[in-house]
Order: sequence, then structure tokens, then C-alpha cells
Amino acid sequence: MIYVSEILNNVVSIVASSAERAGVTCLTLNAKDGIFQRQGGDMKCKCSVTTIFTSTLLGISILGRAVANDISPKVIQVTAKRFVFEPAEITVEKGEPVVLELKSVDVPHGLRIRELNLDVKVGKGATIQAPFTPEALGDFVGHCSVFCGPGHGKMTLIIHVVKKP
Ligand SMILES: [Cu+2]
Repeated sequence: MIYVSEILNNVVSIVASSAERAGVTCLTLNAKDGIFQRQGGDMKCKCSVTTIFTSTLLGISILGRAVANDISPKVIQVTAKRFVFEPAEITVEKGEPVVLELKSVDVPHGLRIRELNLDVKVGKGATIQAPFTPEALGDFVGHCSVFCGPGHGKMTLIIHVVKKP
């Protein structure tokens, strides 16, 4: 009986320690008296779980920051109203994704900038999101593309596309 439990104990120890190395679990089992018991595994287990938890949190926060800084597009809010865009000029970086959030506070308006492949319309009192990535350097003049009254022709938004610093 002792002999059998000795072998069993060794097997369990090997399994437990390889599992532990793999970071899966950290229970140390013992086949003493034919009953599996934890043997001093608790403290180690807590440490490992805390370490894994902390590393995971750290990883998520680093990843989150990377996403916020580098991957998610910059949102630029522009308001359209008879007969201006506010602000009337914005600056973006070449190759950097941007989301233009265009809001109309009165009548329907639009914005068209052929060179930047931008052509959107926004309904009365609505807000739309126009994602784009400027691929050319320069100053581009966008025009309102929905007739909105006598000053419609002068309603422009200038987009400056500059080099990334
Ligand atoms: Cu207009």
C-alpha cells in the first residue's frame, strides 16, 4: 500500500510541477495515506495567481494606451451652419486616420473635398462621422455640397495636411 501511494505521489508531483511550469496550476498534491491533499501549495498558488492577474492588467493597460495613442483615429468636430464651417480650418497629419464629426445645427449641409476622397452629407440637426486618411500633403478646400442658401457658395472648410512630426 505504501509502495503504491509512493509511486502515485511521484506521478502526481511530476504532473503538478509540469503544469506549474506551464503556468496552468500550482497545486502540489500528495498521495499521503491514499488521499490527495494540497501540500504547501496555497501560498505559492496565491502568488502565482496575483502575478498572472497583475501582468494581465498591466498588459491590458499597455495595450489600451497603445490603442488610444496609435491606432484609434483622431476625432475632429466641425459644426456646419449657414454659411460657415466651425472651425473653418483644421490641420491633420498625412497618413494618420481621422474621423471628421460633422454636425449641422440648422439646415442640411454637405462637405466635399475631391482630393481627399471626402464627400458627405449631414441632415438638419444631425451629426455624421466621416472617417478618412489624408494621403497627400497640402491645403485642401472643401465646399458645402448641399445648397443651403445665398451664402452657400462661400461655405468652405480648409484642411491642412502636414507631415507627421
Ligand atoms: Cu450649403
